[in-house]
Amino acid sequence: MSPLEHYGLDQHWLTEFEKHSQETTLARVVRVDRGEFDAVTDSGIVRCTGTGICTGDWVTLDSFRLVATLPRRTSIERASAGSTSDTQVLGANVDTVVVTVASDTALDLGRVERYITLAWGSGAVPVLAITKTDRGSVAEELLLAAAPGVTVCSTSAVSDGGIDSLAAHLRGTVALIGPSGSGKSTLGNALLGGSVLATGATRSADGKGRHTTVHRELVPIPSSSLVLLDTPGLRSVGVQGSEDAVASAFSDVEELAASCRFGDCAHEHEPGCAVLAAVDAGQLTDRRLGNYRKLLRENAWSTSRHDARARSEKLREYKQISKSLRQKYAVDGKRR
Ligand SMILES: Nc1nc2c(ncn2[C@@H]2O[C@H](COP(=O)(O)OP(=O)(O)OP(=O)(O)O)[C@@H](O)[C@H]2O)c(=O)[nH]1
Ligand SMILES: [Zn+2]
Repeated sequence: MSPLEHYGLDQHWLTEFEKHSQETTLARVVRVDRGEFDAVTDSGIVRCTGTGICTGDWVTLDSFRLVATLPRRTSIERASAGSTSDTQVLGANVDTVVVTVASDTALDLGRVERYITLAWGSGAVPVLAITKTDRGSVAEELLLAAAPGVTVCSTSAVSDGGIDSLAAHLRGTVALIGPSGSGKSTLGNALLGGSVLATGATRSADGKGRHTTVHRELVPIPSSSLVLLDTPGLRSVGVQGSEDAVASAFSDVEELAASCRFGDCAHEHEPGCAVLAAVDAGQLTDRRLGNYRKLLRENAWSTSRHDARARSEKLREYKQISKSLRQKYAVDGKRR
């Protein structure tokens, strides 16, 4: 296998690359620093310059410089905390998102639902991994109810339990997301089979080895077609931009809602509401319905915030254009 194939090269990217200049080199971003990044090419890992890319991106290079970023197939995006409407891309072109849930801490189903929404929103397929099962337990039924349609695997990196069956549910580029301390890196290392990553990147200038770690990096899993993307623990996970993601994460609620008497039922107090009936019947928890509403509201809010910024940018652009037009015609007017 060529280096790029170890990093997930498939026909899709070859086809995309054909649209670009043959003078450029196809590469995949494995690690991003400020203004610089490591990328794997068919001749190994090289240090490059360029911005606006994210770990997992497929790019074209010219002499260690970024030329173009190929359109992302998927991207894990979260709304950043605070007053800006910026989004942060945590990983690009991910196929499977593993959400880690530690069994040595209190189970927070609302947080699990939030991560699962983020995962569905990326376009990748989520898988839930219960970690540290040698230290405690999490009722799988609770997770299955909080994440309908998502595969749940129990794992322990210490006893090596469940790692193989988790691996069987993974495909392509795999990102690990979850709260800090939930065992992402440890699980990543278990999937890597304890392989030691000594020297990875070489500096383009002198070809000397640099020490690389697994963290925030794209690493191929030996003797598999999988590529691992470890992400740092997240303090906040804002969802945004995708009502569909909430709908996917709460497919049970959406399914119930289809039977509500009114098409625009808000499931608050409407007569004939199938969602509220399910809560009354004990089929849906108040907590889950509450979180569904909360994520929908949050999603709508950050989306409108994003739209507002887009509108004001458009307005600024328009003012700029009309100003330069006025200047142009003022000049032309004087010439006449
Ligand atoms: N007993 C036991 N401990 C584990 C297991 N997996 C992880 N741990 C421990 O849990 C702690 C956190 O694990 P990490 O893998 O660093 O967690 P993380 O999610 O990568 O954390 P961040 O890098 O902060 O996001 C460490 O002390 C690990 O040794 C496990 O399967 N069993
Ligand atoms: Zn309803």
